[in-house]
Amino acid sequence: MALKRDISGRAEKSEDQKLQYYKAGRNKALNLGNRGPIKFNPDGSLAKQILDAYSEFGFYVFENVIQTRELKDLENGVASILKRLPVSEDSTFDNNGNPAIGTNCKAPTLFWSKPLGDPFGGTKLANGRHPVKMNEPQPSKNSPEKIVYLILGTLQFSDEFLRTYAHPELLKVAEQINGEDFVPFTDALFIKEPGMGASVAWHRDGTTHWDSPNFDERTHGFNFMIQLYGCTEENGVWVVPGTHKKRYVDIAKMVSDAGSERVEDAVPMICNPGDVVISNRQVVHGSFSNTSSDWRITINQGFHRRKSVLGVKGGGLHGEPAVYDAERIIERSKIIKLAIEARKQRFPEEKAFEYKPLSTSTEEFTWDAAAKRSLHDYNLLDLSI
Ligand SMILES: O=C(O)CCC(=O)C(=O)O
Repeated sequence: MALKRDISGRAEKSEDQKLQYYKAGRNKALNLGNRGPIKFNPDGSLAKQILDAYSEFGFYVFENVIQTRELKDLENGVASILKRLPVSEDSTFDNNGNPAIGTNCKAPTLFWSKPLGDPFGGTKLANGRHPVKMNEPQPSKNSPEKIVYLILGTLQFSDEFLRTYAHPELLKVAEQINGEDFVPFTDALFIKEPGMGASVAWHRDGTTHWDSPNFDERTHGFNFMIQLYGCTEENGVWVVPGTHKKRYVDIAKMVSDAGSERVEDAVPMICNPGDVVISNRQVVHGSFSNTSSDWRITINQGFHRRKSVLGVKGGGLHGEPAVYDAERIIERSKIIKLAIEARKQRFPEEKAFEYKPLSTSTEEFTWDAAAKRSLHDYNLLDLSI
């Protein structure tokens, strides 16, 4: 009996500490000064305050970027993807008996986890870049054995996602951060279902350039993280601000110094529906399993500087390992033009973004059924650094 009391007392203390950590992190996040609408100067450059804050913290919350109509489209896109997932990890059919998405792809596409699990933490997967396993709470008894919590190569599965990939303001930001010749990286969907969504253990994303003499704070690119329902301290991504500038960090030590997965100095991304975070891939980040009652759906779109990938041997984490030459880069970049064409059909009144590396191309880009078919396995060409 005494032992039982002792253990439940500790559990309460730990729950208390977690809530305090969440509250302090949220307050700190909301006061960092790295949130607001996308703002450009009259000459088209990104507002200095945004550039400065992005540089200081490694992430910036662009508020209210995706408007209601487009958000609704994205919600439909997500619902359609979820409906077409295989019923189990070893099935190739969805709930309606139709061929499921992702199961005939060569590229890595569907990532499974036990509910509230942490499939990468403390393993050698993904170059061992997630050194410490997160806490894995017990899911409720009626949970499925495994869930899909992450999907790559998403633009082939959703016209809605493809259209948002050509959001003109976001592409203008990409151009400002990575230069006119910016290139794609990869595209992902993180599904954090309440009571099920898996953890993503603390990590940094880059794999190739940490020792490079040319390393700088933008070397490994960034992700746009589009928030369908917003995100909170309980279900959102947490970031250790400033770590994107460091060549070396010891994540295992950060966790052991904290005495738990709640690493010091971290802050959560706090967003409303339609907000988009730009997050430096070099920043230490991670997310806890979603024990909250709120969904988090994040649509990631990653971009690189061309000079970070040209002539570089890619790590093979996303696409196939290869030395990325100009031909491969331009081939992978063509999806930006297709996305722009797809977007024009839905938002004809909008001023479309002009993607400079392909603006003089003689190739015709048309968004139609054949173009859609051509996207199958497009992410085999991901520029994975
Ligand atoms: O959305 C998440 O929970 C994790 C995101 C992440 O780790 C990434 O984009 O690299």
